Amino acid sequence: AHRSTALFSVAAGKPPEEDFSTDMVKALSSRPRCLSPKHFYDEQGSALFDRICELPEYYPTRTELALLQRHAPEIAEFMGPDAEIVEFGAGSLQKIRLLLDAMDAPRCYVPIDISGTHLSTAARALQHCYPALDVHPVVGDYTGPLRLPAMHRNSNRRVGFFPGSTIGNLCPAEALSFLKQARHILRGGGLLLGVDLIKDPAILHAAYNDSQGVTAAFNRNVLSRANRELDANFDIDAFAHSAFYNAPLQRIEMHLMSLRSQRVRVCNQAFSFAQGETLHTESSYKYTVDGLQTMAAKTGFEFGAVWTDPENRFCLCWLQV
Ligand code: AVI
Repeated sequence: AHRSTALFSVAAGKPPEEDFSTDMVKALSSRPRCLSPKHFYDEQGSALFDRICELPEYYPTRTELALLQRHAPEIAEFMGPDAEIVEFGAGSLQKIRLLLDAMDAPRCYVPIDISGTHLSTAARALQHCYPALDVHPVVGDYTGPLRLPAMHRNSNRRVGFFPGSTIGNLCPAEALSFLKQARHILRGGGLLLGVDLIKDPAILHAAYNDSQGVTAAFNRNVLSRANRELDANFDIDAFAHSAFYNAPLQRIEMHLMSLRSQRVRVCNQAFSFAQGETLHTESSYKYTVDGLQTMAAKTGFEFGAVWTDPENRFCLCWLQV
């Protein structure tokens, strides 16, 4: 039988394009200038992110995939039979395959992502490989209030999957409120969370300053996106990619730095940049296992299990609702 993988939209929140123009104008009007990293992910941005995941310097994806592969049978036990899986920030739907292959009769898979076109292409491909699975893609911003389709009729539990250290792109307060919300919508299950760990800053630095310049292109794409969608006139070459580890705040910061004093037009408004002034485009928080444990405890989750790689670069943990 042919299954439909039509996109379902979360009712809450504005459409992504409108959200982008509001946020960009707000970011450019305030000091310091700071934009949510969710706006990286238009179609081009999602494709650039997929390339980042393949870079030799960007260890998180590879490390997490190895952990998933190695511990899939144990993780599948935590997930339980007949589960409905909700994935937050699902991207290209590669990681979930490792879990699906280890699970006993997964019923339904609900990938949520902000990038609609990218998501529907990936969902169709996944559905093709798993014909018995009900794939139900949801386009939307899962950091806001979330409304999900009703739980699958043959499923008795809903579990979550939040890989890639995407939780690191939320500030600690947002991470807490996300976890609280997730705990509320997961039924009788838990959340498998993938988190990047604090480590030698040189390794972190290289991961966000790759030699091929893909991360720089990913960062600058948010300006190209503004030129495409917001009738903006950013001179992309007049902004440098800047990424560094802010040790006291335990986060990588990405900025776009104006190389000269300049004026730009965005949504029919003029903004000026001084030379050296930046637009802060992303923070990527790094955690310790202890820090995660403390955060989980504050949200009512119970720490079920932790898996890390031999070099302690990345961790997967099971949080029980
Ligand atoms: C999606 N997210 C977890 C990535 C990160 O590492 O914070 C996004 C990214 N930014 C630069 N490189 C990758």
